[in-house]
Amino acid sequence: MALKLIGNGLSPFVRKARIALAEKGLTYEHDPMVPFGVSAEYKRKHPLAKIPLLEVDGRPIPDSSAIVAYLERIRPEPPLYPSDPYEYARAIWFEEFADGGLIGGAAPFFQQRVLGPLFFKRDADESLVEKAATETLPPLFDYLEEELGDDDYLVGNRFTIAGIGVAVRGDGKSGGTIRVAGLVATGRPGTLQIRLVDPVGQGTREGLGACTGDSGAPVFEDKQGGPVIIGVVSWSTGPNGAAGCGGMTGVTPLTLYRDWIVQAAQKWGVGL
Ligand SMILES: N[C@@H](CCC(=O)N[C@@H](CS)C(=O)NCC(=O)O)C(=O)O
Repeated sequence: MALKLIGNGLSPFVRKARIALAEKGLTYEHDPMVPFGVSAEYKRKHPLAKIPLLEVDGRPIPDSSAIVAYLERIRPEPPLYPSDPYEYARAIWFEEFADGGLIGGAAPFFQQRVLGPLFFKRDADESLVEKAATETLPPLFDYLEEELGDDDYLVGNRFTIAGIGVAVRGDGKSGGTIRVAGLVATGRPGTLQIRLVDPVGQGTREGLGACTGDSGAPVFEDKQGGPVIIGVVSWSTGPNGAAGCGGMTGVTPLTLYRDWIVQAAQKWGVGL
């Protein structure tokens, strides 16, 4: 099945779809189209002329929420929505809260200070930014903080769509849960070491990746016949090589050691 995601990564909705694709470990083609002056052909696929749009073997799925819902069906693991009915409804609610509410408060910053000056040669209207910062956003953030309380996640006890972009990292309590992250290799992987990063932030900002306690975790490569174990996690960094997690994931490839492991096991008379 060929997946193609259309939409520039500057859009939070496109990033949402990319995070879901990365979490599910799905490979896809990416067309970083901007939604200005879109073609009639694109409008036939997405009558609202917005991004993102996912093409599945050429068939269009507009809207980030429809895209994530589709991905959840074709690749259920790791789940991005809880199975408990009430928690499921809460996750959908927080998704809508972000997509239909928070975005309205956050958009003026980007529209006025980035999009206007850079793309449309227009000065920022700081009154709109001020209004968003002092009137629109504070009650929305207050609500989120209240809902989160002292918990790590807004919904349930694992990483779900409701947590993407609003979860806080680095709490030991979140350890001990099997998680899968879809990462990409930086540059040309060597035989001594492979460095992996989140395909979205490329290791420059917090993203998916190994953390303390993940050493020894198997690393798979997506091959045509299915995933193949190619190495084990050996270290991790924070963004830009700083101490921490969610930046770079260091992997020791098994190619060099495989024969030695097999021969040593045979010599010692132990099974693998
Ligand atoms: N509900 C939609 C919102 C998509 C959306 O608003 N995308 C913006 C970019 S951040 C866009 O394409 N804007 C162009 C326009 O409104 O003409 C989704 O989740 O996909």
